[in-house]
Amino acid sequence: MPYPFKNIEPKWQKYWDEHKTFKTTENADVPKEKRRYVLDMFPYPSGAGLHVGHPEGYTATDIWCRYLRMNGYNVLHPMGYDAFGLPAENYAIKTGTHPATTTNANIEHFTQQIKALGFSYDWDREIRTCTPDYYKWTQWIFLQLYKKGLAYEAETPINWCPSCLTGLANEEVKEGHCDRCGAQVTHKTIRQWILKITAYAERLIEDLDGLDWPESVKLMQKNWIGKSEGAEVNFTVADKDGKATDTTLTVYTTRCDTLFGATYMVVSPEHPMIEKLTTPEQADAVKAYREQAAKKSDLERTDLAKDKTGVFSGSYAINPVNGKLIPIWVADYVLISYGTGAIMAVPAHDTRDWEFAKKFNLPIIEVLKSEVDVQTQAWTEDGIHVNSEFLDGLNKKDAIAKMLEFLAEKGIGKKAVNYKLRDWVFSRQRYWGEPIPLVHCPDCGTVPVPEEELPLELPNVKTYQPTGTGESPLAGIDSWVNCKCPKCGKDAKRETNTMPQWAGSCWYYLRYIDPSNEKTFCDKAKESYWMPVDLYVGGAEHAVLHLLYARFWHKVLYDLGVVSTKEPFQRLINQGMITSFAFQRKSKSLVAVDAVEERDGKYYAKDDGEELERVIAKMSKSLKNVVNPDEMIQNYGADSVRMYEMFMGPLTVSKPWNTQGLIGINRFLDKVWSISEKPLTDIDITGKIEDKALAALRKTYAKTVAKVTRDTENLDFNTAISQMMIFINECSKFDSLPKAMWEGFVLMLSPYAPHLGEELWEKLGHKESNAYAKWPVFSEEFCKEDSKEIVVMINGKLRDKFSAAPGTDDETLKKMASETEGYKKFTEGKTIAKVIVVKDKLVNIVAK
Ligand code: ANZ
Ligand code: ZN
Repeated sequence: MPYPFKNIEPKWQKYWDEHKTFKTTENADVPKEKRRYVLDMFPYPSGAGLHVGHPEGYTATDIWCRYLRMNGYNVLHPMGYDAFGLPAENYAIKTGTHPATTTNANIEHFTQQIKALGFSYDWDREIRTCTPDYYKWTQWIFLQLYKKGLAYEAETPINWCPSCLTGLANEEVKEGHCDRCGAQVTHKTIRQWILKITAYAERLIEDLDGLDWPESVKLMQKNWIGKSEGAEVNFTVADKDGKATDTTLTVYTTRCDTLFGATYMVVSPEHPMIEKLTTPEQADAVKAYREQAAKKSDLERTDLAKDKTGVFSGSYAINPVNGKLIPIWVADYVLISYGTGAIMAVPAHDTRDWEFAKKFNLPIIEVLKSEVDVQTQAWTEDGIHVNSEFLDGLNKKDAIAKMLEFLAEKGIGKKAVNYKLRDWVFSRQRYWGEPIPLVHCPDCGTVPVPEEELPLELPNVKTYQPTGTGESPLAGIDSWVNCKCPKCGKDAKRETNTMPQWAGSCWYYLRYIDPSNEKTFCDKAKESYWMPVDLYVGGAEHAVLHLLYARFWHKVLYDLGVVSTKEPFQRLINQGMITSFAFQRKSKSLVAVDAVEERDGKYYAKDDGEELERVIAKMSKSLKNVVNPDEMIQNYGADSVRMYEMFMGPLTVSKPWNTQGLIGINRFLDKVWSISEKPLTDIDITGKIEDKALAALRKTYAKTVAKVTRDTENLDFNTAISQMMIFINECSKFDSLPKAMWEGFVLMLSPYAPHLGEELWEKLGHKESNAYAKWPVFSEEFCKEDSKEIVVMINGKLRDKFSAAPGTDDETLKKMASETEGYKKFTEGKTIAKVIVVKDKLVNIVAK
């Protein structure tokens, strides 16, 4: 009998809404260990609506929250929208529609879709990052960063997307291309607001240790921050006669042990000392080279595969360990943004240096015993030092230590640490973002907008087109730009850059705690009531960007004393990607689903009839294999969609969508519904049960309670569902069921299929929602097997059976087997050659 999801689902959604079933308060009677903050990564409300990937994580956290509530926890489980962003602005450029209009319409659609899935959010806490009462506090946090000296202005070459006409953060550049539109990223030097995330580099690494996060994510963050431990070494620059001058050139090296092998030096084309180092004879060549290098991206410059280029500066430096003169070159494989922007080159033991040395005929000196000939390739592994005087005979580690001592003694070098992490380019030359609350005064310089004047609201503009000059569309609104200096009252101008989309999501989890507070971004008592977030679930694509930025802001707030924890998200889980099927040609190219026909279980391309292979692929518009969650909810119900997504496999693995599986779950729920029509008995399920079948059902029930509890606790939802299926299959064999058992099952089902769960609960005669009903417990005693059936095999044939207590030891089982009739009959007159026992299952006898 199909279960009436079309009636049930809206009914309970309305009930939850009207009764505010999931409203959460800071109840002081609940001790800290009984509070949980469970957070979903909030969606960007794109025009495409909800994707089936959204309900995956959202269902997982929802089951967890519902389970926690039934176990007496006070649970904070909010939802909101990451609502500033480029798509709405790009749409505005095309159509003239205000981004707020588009965004609000999208949010309405998202909300309706999310509500249709029956998630237990406290909707009173909903936030939208684009509303002034929210971004007021984003601006406030920015001002705190500014006042702490963590926001600074600089004319820097930034990554510039020539198509989006905006600056990009390093994190938004993927392999030299804009992460949003795919255009090749170039450089542009403009005035920027930059956040000093590098000041937190060390803590951002260190504090990862205390977090319950996937190791892979921690590693990605560590690699992104890229801590490098080495030394700075000063080289004295020589005059044209080879005599020491007062000028020193400092390099950063992780291999100061190779100093005896340094045969030349390289400075980056942007190095501030270049003019000083360049001799008149080399001036033209150096100038031309620098102009050429300026046109290349960092990626092109550091690409190992690219041919090395460079030019001699005309100067020499003195290698401090042996007094030898080594030439100073200018080359773009050395970046100005890392270390000191200058290196000592050791071609024998560094691949890039080796390639450069070969190309420009520079000497290669081996200083670590190599297993290759360093004239034909660099040796970059460890080894015993040679040609290195006081380092000879030492390995790399010991030689580094010794060299550091030597450099310190001579006062020409010291330990140094560098990070790959760059400061965060925080300004965007776009309209649809938080205005940066600063004023430029000709007399006072940069002046913050007074906090009591926040929010500094976005004005209406006529055109959303970026100016392309590096200024935002806000720059065109004179009435907004022109203002009075908050300090001296003279005419001044507003900052016209806006914040990047990451800003709002850096702290939204704090605003959920106190969403309508007008006095502060989040009340301190409430903050310490809930923080840190106990579980944060979302896609792996945020492993670096969002999670690093949010941790950075959180640490700044911690240092300001306004939040109580060092880290925002204690436990993190990345949900696996939900993939789909696609079809592949021999040439490996993919064919869209609608260009394929199926015959006898095989797949063929409609156009040329080539046989295709069915493969797993990402969902994409072009492959026409995107699953629409609305359609699925419409056809099979929200409970089926929720449960199917949990049944597909473990939460963290990637898994392909298969509607057949969803139909299977829908049938399972039908079965549950039809069982709920059976009469219920008031048999005491904790007492003695004579009926053998019923006793067996009780055992299955006991196992189900134990397994569903354990698996739900561990977020192993797929196996919990399997166990519920086993139980339901057993139940279907009975004409009536003990009420106590059925109630227990309904409660366990409820976090997974909450609409059906509530309906069945009501059917059981309860007047209130089961959201806070007590999670079932059942004595594990009843799980115990009374006896196992042991099979007696003789020469490969089944000859008898007997019963034994579970776990009976091998010797006893052998003895018991030998006492059976079958054994006696079939081994008579034979010798026992071998006996093999499989515990709880069989005794296998070889008789000759
Ligand atoms: C000498 C040397 C010998 C080096 C050797 C390596 C191997 P990580 O580990 O990534 O920090 N380097 C330093 N500054 C640079 C810059 N601005 N642009 C390009 N390369 C730079 O790498 C540190 C090493 O990268 C440094 O150690 C330096 O080369 C180079 F057998 O110094 B090494
Ligand atoms: Zn002023």
